[in-house]
Amino acid sequence: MDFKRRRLFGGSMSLGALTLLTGCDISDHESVQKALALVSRWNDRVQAAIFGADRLAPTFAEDQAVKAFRYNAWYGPDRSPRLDDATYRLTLAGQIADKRPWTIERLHALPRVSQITRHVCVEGWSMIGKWSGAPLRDFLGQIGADTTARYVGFECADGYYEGIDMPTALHPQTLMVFQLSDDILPTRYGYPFKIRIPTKLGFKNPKFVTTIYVTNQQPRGFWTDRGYNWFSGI
Ligand SMILES: Nc1nc2c(c(=O)[nH]1)N[C@H]1C(S)=C(S)[C@@H](COP(=O)(O)O)O[C@H]1N2
Ligand SMILES: [Mo]
Repeated sequence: MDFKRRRLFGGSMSLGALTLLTGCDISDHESVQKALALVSRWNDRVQAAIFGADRLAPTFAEDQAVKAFRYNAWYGPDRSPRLDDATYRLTLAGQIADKRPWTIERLHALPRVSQITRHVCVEGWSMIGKWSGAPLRDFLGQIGADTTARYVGFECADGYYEGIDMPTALHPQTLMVFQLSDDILPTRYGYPFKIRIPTKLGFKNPKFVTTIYVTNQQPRGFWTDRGYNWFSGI
């Protein structure tokens, strides 16, 4: 992680600085909330502007990858949706030329690469894991996605939803992962696949993906709707 960037865009800011930045009267709770929302949107714009497709997240050695990876979602692992190979279809929508739905069998036949990277959760834990799958940019190419559009959005079987900007979708380390620790992705980790984005916080990595869509409208995010930054790069 880049320390200087952290300092610039990191969490703390005095109320005085906030007043200067936003020109708002921040003497009451509502104004503070509005001022913080403004700063948050400004943060998203600055982060998007400095994000480079050539800036790679750090990778690690095979023996640094944790096998018993930590589970996280807004509910317990026993309630994870179990998607059935026979009936599952990946739905494609929006600015995509070939919207034919994909079976798990077809998804599993996509050429895979492996990645050993750190997953960072906003709740204060991080873990190095090994994931394998298809680069999202290859898949977007194969389905004829309009990569001049601004965003790619995801919907999930558990009601979760996320979205990323096109540069992040086309980033070489952004993968549709079908394996964790060399095993088929277990149910609770997002079977049949999870979007693994090592340049983003954990919550921007949707599991149990059922729909991928391409759009010019910024997709909503489950945790962004609950107050976290939309861009959330690391
Ligand atoms: N569908 C779905 N995806 C999700 C979540 C979720 O609740 N539902 N939680 C997110 C959060 S906050 C984290 S930290 C990671 C956890 O992924 P893991 O269980 O593979 O460690 O999944 C992310 N993707
Ligand atoms: Mo998270």
